[in-house]
Amino acid sequence: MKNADIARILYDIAIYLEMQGENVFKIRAYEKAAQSIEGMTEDVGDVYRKGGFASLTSIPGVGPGIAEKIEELLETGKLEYYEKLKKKIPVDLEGLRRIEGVGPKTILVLYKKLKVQTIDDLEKAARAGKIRKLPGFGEKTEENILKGIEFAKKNSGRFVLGHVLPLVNTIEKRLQSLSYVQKAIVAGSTRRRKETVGDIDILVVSHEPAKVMNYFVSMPEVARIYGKGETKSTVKLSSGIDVDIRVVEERSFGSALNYFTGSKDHNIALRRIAIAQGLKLSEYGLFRGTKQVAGKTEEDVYKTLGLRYIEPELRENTGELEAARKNALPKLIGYGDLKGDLQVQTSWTDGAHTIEAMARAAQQAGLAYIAITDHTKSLAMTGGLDEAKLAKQGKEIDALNKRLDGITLLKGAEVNIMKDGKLDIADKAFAQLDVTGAAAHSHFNLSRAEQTQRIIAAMENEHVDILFHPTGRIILKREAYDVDIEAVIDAAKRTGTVLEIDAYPDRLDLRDEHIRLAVHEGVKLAIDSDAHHQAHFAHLQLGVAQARRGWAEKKDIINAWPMKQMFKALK
Ligand code: DGT
Ligand code: CA
Ligand code: CA
Ligand code: ZN
Repeated sequence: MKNADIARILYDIAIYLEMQGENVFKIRAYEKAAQSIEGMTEDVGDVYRKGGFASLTSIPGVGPGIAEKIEELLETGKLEYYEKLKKKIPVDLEGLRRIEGVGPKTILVLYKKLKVQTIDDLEKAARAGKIRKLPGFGEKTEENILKGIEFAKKNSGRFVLGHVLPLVNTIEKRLQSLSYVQKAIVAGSTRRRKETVGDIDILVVSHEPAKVMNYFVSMPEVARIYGKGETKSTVKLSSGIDVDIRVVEERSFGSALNYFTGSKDHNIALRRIAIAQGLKLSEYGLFRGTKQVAGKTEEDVYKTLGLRYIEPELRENTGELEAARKNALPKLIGYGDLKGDLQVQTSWTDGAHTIEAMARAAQQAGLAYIAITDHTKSLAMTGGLDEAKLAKQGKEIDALNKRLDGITLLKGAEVNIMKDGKLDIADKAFAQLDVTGAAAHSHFNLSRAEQTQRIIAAMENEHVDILFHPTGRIILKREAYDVDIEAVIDAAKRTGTVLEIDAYPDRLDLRDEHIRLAVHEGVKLAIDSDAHHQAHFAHLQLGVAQARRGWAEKKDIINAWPMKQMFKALK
């Protein structure tokens, strides 16, 4: 049993417990354990085989009770407790959870009153007008549920980049290590670091394509082989995603990589540029008549067409070709450029580790400073901090800063924005904070005007340095709340508020086009991990990718700067 499977079962248990109205601490315990196991790099099974039961309880967030359940899962592949919960409420949790606005309590009511078990049942019930008749539901809820179903359907078959990337990187490395493979690289939307990917496209250079095909279709992750050819194969992995592989000639590698990286719109525009110069561009090369004039590398394709090299993240045909022609491409922020992280949660609230443990992980990830930004009191579910606890945490941070070398901890908070735009902690509490982020975590259904006004009111607060996850979207799950993002960007400029690019895999909030708008307006941005676990500092790379897709440079990203300089960008 893999870490991800164990984590999913623990998350499911938390949901069943919430349905049954169990107390929040018990629910949170399962969620924390799930999160912790999800973030582990070692296999929990290995940990257990080496260190036994005691080693399970030493996993952060895993107490003896949950350790027993993990042990049962590892020993028997099943968990009696979980099976009982499932039998009691036999619904397709995985599916129903994906529908925005359908939480545990709703799932329970819908099952009890309408026998809803699947998304199909849910859609039928909503279309038949049955949901509006339930006490506490109403027409609006029914409408929202239908919207949620539509959103889920529209996005079905796509995967969150950050969820597939670790496996993709593993497969890429594995192929590269084969003696009969000269080159192996992942192309397509993955290489462009698009926030979601439909399928994975891999290009290989090899003199023994048959061996590559054999190797590829027999990888342990392959669940199904759609097709296996001499130089081309397609499979489905057990995680549900499809992977295409192609072996190409060395002399065509650049043009093939260019073609299969896309985007399709970029390719079409690039081909037009070639035609205008009397050339022909295809996946096989750049040709004048029958003579190949470029195509071994991507660089020589662009160069021969009179263009600067265009980074994959920019290839969406949104002005990058013209900029490449005029030598006006942005000098994109680099993957190694971040020096700090301004949103980190700890075990003071809903994070898995202590402040010190998070500090050490951040240092390992190459950072020089991090802000500890636990939630504040109105987010009761997370055990949000009140003014007194914030002050106490501040003392711990002072003490740690004296002790720790090579990393500086900043005092911060992720302050909750109330319905009217006010913050949930008293003004005097801000005096001790180095950096304050504000974020909305509820009231997502306000009208556009009200939502915009509310967010801007928070930005106008002199204490708010950064607007965290500015639009609240959860990729493939929840649309952004309805907010006038242009007005928010204007307000950021006027008030000197920094906008966050939250790098959490399913947030990536701001999104690329809004980053580009903010950059254009001269608004400053911060790329934060929103880490709740030591492993989450790795997410920063996804944030950098998103920033690059938004044409951001180092000068736009305040935590790519040394700490002193970063401070000057705060209010
Ligand atoms: P995805 O998989 O939906 O996330 O997006 P991509 O961009 O990976 O698209 P995919 O897998 O269908 O194809 C990979 C690349 O191949 C795509 O980015 C550009 C290229 N390509 C595919 N179909 C066409 C086409 O009809 N015309 C041109 N010019 N290029 C294409
Ligand atoms: Ca693809
Ligand atoms: Ca494909
Ligand atoms: Zn938050």
